[in-house]
Amino acid sequence: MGYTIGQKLIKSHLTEGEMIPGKEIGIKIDQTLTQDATGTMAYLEFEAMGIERVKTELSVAYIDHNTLQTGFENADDHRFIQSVAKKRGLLFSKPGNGICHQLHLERFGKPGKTLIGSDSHTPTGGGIGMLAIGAGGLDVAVAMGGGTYYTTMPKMTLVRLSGKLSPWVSAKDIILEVLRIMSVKGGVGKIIEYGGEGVKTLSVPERATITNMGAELGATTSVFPSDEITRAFLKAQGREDDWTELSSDPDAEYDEIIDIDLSALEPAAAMPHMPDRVKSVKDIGKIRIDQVCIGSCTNSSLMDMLKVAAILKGKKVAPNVSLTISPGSMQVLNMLSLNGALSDILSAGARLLECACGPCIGMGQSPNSAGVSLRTFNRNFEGRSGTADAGIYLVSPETAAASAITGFLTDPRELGEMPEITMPDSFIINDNMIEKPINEKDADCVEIVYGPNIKPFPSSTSLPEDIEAPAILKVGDNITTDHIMPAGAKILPYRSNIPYLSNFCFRQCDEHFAERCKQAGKGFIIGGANYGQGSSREHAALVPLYLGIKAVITKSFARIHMANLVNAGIMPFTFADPGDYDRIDTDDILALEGIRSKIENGDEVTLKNITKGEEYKLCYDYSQRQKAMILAGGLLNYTKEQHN
Ligand code: MIC
Ligand code: SF4
Repeated sequence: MGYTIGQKLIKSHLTEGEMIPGKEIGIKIDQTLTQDATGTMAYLEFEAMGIERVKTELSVAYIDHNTLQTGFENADDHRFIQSVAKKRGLLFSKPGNGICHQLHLERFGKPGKTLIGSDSHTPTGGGIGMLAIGAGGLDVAVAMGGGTYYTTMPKMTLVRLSGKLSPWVSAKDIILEVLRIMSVKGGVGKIIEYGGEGVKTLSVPERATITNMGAELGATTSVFPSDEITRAFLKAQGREDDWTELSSDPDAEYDEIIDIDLSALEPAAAMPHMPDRVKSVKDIGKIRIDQVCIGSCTNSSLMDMLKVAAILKGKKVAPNVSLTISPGSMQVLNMLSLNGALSDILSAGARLLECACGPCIGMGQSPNSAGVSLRTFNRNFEGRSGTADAGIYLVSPETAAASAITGFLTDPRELGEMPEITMPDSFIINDNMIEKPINEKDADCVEIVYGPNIKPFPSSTSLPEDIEAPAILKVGDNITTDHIMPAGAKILPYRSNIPYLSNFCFRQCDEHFAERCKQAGKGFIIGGANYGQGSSREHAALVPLYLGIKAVITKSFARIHMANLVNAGIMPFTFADPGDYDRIDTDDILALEGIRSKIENGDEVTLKNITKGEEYKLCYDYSQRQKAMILAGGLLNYTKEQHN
């Protein structure tokens, strides 16, 4: 039997386990990336491991999330990361240089290589045929130290593309269609591979838009073949030598095949507040809008920006609309300015923002009260924009630019003929904002700079035999890490200060969550399906750990969050009978008796509801390694035990 692209990439990096879907595998990691919002914690963890230099082929520390610097916190954290990078052998991308995923694709990604990043949109690299996976900071720290990355062997899904996109329809509309078909939990435990004749019609930035937003499917990753189009992209980036061909075998077998005819697609939008609430723009109708934001790691490439500039050229942004543009990288901005496209954007009345995540993570540009905002981003979770009652629609750059002109959600096809854009044969290469590390022999001279914002991360104790605690919070389906640990301009600067962050945990679901946890001293969380979807932020596990959460019991979990819970030493369980979810109420006193021995021996676990006098069967499917981590109280304790 032949192999899929995903299987080939795994096979060539497999260090442990068998490639049987659902079983734990260990893979060797060639490259890592971090961004600053998860990076401070990841580097604190790396430092705690006591490793002198990174052992990967390439590790890059990007600064792109926390760039507002409204107080000393962010700047201090940037200095900390910069000093670690210099001493430990990483490249450091300065704030303003651009968004990690866009930059990594442009400058460092290589077909055939593995990449893990402390950001859920790391699969952007799948656009050039990498096995690129989002992970928690601790997993990235371990990989930087040369350690194996463990995950569950995914199933393989083929999205077979035929035909060609019609004018005004773009890559964003393809991934929105995949989301409409599969939903935000449809990709869990799967690699989504793109194939079929339609692949040849898509450039690398378009492919990267699709693999980027595959994160919203909950997929392990998404991947495209590496072909002549990939080669041309790398050549234009002055990196043709980094190219290798990669395709699936003709007799490769997939667990699932989804057919999409590109010619049948129309401009689409994801409606508030989930990326899979997808409808055609035509069917949603002409709603009045207040804001349009173009950028984010999904749609900020030069190609996207050139299209936007061509649509805006000679036009004016509607009076009721605030249009913001955040180019994905300094390279994109530089090229836009050199060829005059930037002037077309500015003349139309756009507000130019820094090359960074910006409004995507609520760092500024929160919409007005009950405002309607169209964004080319990947997530429209409630409250993520910073305005609780705003309605965020996710759209393509074409739909965004057309709507900015009319002031209403607009099907761009109404603008008539689509303007042509020409992509350059080569990009401006200027790595001035990337700092190299110091030589290993001089590394002792570099001091790691810890600012006052950096507080120690919470420690966990080994698993006790019995746990009795209240169901401190009960939540529904599709709870995101933005619910668990919100981000945004007011909170994001405190990513290295868990005690402070804890005050904001679950605020959107229960204003008094943190206080109640502190009063109870310990607790359980009861969740619905796809609990913890979205970001890779391990803070969504570390903060509950700090607040005394012992176990999270749900109908199902999102992949990265579940791994982060185990890393933190919090037990994830699912209900054997999902109907038992309905039997538990907030504040019920629950007990896990003899839990340590049961986990150790792999015995059945039951949850006692002392308040109601009932018992529920729970499921867990921990690997040997995960069991050991849970018993030790998390990955750091486990690693320490191993070394003693
Ligand atoms: C996001 O898009 O939610 C983030 C912010 O990039 C996160 C990482 C974080 O929380 O720092 C992600 O996607 O992993
Ligand atoms: Fe940044 Fe938004 Fe991309 Fe997350 S999704 S990496 S916040 S641009």
